Amino acid sequence: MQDCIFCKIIKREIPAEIVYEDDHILAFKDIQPAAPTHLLFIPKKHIPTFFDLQPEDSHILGELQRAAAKVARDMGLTERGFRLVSNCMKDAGQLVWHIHYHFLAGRTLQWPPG
Ligand code: DGP
Repeated sequence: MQDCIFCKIIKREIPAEIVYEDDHILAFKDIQPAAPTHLLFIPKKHIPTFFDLQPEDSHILGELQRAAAKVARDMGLTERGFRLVSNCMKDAGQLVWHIHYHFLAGRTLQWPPG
């Protein structure tokens, strides 16, 4: 998508601190970190929200979760863990219309979120 900021990061049209990449997934540091480690995991395919997912997209989200686990393992987080959370639509606080999961780690996180 032409105006999508995350598509521009995928195409290297704007910079980001990329921490993981494979054929379907990209992960990079969030520009406004809410935790000591705050990454965004996104599918390379432009999918605005969960409501736009097609049956053929199902494998992408599974791969995304496996990629998050791999990065967490590589970062030594297997004991302390991490949170993977996604905001869908305006009440949840979605600001970027390209499905993404926030990966939060490095401090004790509160639950439930506000
Ligand atoms: P959400 O509110 O769930 O749609 O989260 C969007 C996140 O995207 C927010 O935490 C800030 C982050 N973000 C927005 N623009 C950029 C950018 O240009 N670069 C990076 N690295 N992160 C961005």
